[in-house]
Amino acid sequence: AVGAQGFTLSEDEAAAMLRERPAEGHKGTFGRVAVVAGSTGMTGAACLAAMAALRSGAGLVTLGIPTSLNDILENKLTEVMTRPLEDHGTGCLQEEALDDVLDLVRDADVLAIGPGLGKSGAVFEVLRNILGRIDISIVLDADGLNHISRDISLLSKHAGPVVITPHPGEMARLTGLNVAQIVESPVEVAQRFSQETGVVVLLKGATTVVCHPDGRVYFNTTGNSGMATAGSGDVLTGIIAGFIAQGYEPFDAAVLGAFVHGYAGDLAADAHGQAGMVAGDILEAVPLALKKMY
Ligand code: NPW
Ligand code: AMP
Ligand code: MG
Repeated sequence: AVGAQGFTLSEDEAAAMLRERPAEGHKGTFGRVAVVAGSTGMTGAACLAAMAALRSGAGLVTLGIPTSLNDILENKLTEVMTRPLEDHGTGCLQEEALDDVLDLVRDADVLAIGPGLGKSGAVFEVLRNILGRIDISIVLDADGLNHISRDISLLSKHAGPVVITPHPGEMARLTGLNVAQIVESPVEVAQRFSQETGVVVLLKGATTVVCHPDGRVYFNTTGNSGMATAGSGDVLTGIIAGFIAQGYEPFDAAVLGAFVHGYAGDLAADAHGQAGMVAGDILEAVPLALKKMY
């Protein structure tokens, strides 16, 4: 539906965006996702993002994780493959992880990076070098965004498409505005940032705004305040990456991803109630949301 400032998807419109899954398809057909996420204390963010990529239909997902945490993640995850990244025993990526990450993304269709990575300066160095050296689509979230706030010109330097998924706190760091200014004028802020940097901006909130640098704006209204819970955004990151791996244009993947994420949140609230639902319930509901839409 068209509104004064942009589009909102109805369930039928969102369903019409879903791509057919070829009956002869194999794992490769549905795409390969690389996720770089997690550090000591935040392995959950990595699991949620990686599993969400699989739950949204991607064929293969590999999670790059600080080496010290690899055994824990191998234990927590079954379908997701893991790849240890250099951390010198710290539980947080070190600069020398760059080569490991480059190796990890070599045969990936999309890289989702940021959830739970932590604030160490070495992570910034890895990110800075990756954005200059690869050309696959990148979904950048959470601590990945916090690091990029130091130099947002890096966003424009990436040779491939970039989708960023800030919440208002992250958007504040990226723009230098305060949270109140962002919440007051989300469309203007997201649109300006998208046009200035050339990346797709998905600004999260009760109403999520998705902006394309060409001026297109979508609003997402699926979802509920039960989704204001730890790890909810990490699930969204994985969903968007999963869609990009399956061949959706990055902007469409963001718009559809926000819709499916909110729809799954609504199904999770039906099952568990808004108060007690957790991000894992949203993740679990993603396939049900897709099943209803297909
Ligand atoms: P306040 O103070 O709450 O009002 P951070 P994070 C503001 C990982 N996680 N509207 C907020 O405001 C993530 O992936 C790991 C307005 C505060 O100032 C990240 O890597 C988990 N303001 C890392 O933790 C589960 C809003 O932003 C600031 C807003 C840190 O991520 C949890 C907080 O932002 C988590 O996902 C809104 N809608 N939303 C795990 N299990 O491993 C946020 N703010 O400091 O970036 O903290 O979002 O928790
Ligand atoms: P994050 O802060 O990164 O964990 O992301 C939170 C996710 O939950 C975003 O996708 C938000 O759009 C969603 N969310 C948070 N609060 C609400 C709300 N009140 N209504 C709908 N969605 C919400
Ligand atoms: Mg988040």
